[in-house]
Amino acid sequence: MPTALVTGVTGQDGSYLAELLLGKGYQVVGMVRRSSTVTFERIQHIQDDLIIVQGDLHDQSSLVSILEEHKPDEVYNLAAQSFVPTSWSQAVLTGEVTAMGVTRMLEAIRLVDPKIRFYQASSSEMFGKVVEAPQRESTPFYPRSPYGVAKVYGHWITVNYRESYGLFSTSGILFNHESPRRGLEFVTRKISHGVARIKQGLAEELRLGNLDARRDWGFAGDYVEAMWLMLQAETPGDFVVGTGETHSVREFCEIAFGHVGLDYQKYVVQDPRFYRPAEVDLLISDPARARSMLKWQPKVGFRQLVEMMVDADVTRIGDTSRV
Ligand code: NAP
Ligand code: G4F
Repeated sequence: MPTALVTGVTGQDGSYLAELLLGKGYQVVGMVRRSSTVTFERIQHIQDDLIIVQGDLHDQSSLVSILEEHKPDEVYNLAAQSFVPTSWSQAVLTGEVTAMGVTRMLEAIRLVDPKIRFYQASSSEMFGKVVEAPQRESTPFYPRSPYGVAKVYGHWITVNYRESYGLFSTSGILFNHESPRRGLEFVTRKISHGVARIKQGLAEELRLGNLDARRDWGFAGDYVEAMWLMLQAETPGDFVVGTGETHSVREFCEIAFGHVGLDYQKYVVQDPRFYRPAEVDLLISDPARARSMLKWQPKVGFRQLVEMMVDADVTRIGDTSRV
């Protein structure tokens, strides 16, 4: 039975990845950071099947101890400060976790067992002010936020440990992926949750920022499969993962409100508070390499994703208001 360590197991992707790995017969070690309240909402349903260990990407010796004790074959480094706006208000912390945290884990692997296969959760935010469209593995980076800058560091240190020490360290450059488990502050979930609240009469408007930003949005459940496939490949590398389609925040609103019979124009209010100091206007992937080398392709389309998220929030809010 192979063993996998998943950092960020309490996050959106961590929960889907842990489910996938358990289904494949892995022993799954989930790293969580110490907190005064429990943050296990997304993994409650599989908690008993996981080995939960305490560790923090700030703390090198906790990473070394976990690797020594649990001897994983694969490490998926999903932990990060992942919310772009927070990276301006907490730029140093974002660099410590999202950038230096990667080096701490790679160093721990190099010292404890260099045969461990390593996955780094890189991001399409690295393309930022894009220099070509669509974006592929060879597209130069131009990050537009402290988060994007930190991810560029995490990407290159992953490449560097592959080239310097021969580690099996792979960088998955994933475009935006969403689900009913997405954090409430990200725009897709903010919209699906807002739609559900308005539909239930609990809110009258939804305040958003830039409606013209375009993203390549896919379903998180599909993307964790690509992560696993990357670590089963013969050689490590860099892989762009996305749908190859792009849609605006406005289109997302149109479908989400339309799905419950509402017109978004009557409810969405543009609020300068949600504009960013520097915006990423357009992201669209060219996932040809993942398609040909990993035989990966997404199963859930854009409209299906939007409707799945709205339906989940309508049900959730309906259940809460009946209690
Ligand atoms: P998420 O829901 O925000 O989850 C982040 C996880 O990191 C949480 O489990 C969080 O723990 C943990 N964490 C934060 N700081 C930590 C620290 N210092 N030490 C240990 N754990 C820490 O993010 P996600 O959407 O699942 O994304 C997973 C990864 O993929 C992230 O690295 C993200 O940057 C990257 N990524 C995401 C997307 C996307 O569209 N979702 C696209 C490209 C790349 P708590 O629960 O305790 O907060
Ligand atoms: O949902 P978002 O906050 O995601 P963003 O910034 O694209 O980052 C996400 O995807 C990255 C991959 O490209 C990940 F690496 C990262 O960890 C994260 O998961 O914002 C999407 C777009 C932005 O252009 C933003 O300006 O939506 C626009 N937007 C408009 N109104 C808003 C809002 N974003 C948020 N969060 N809230 C708004 O009210």
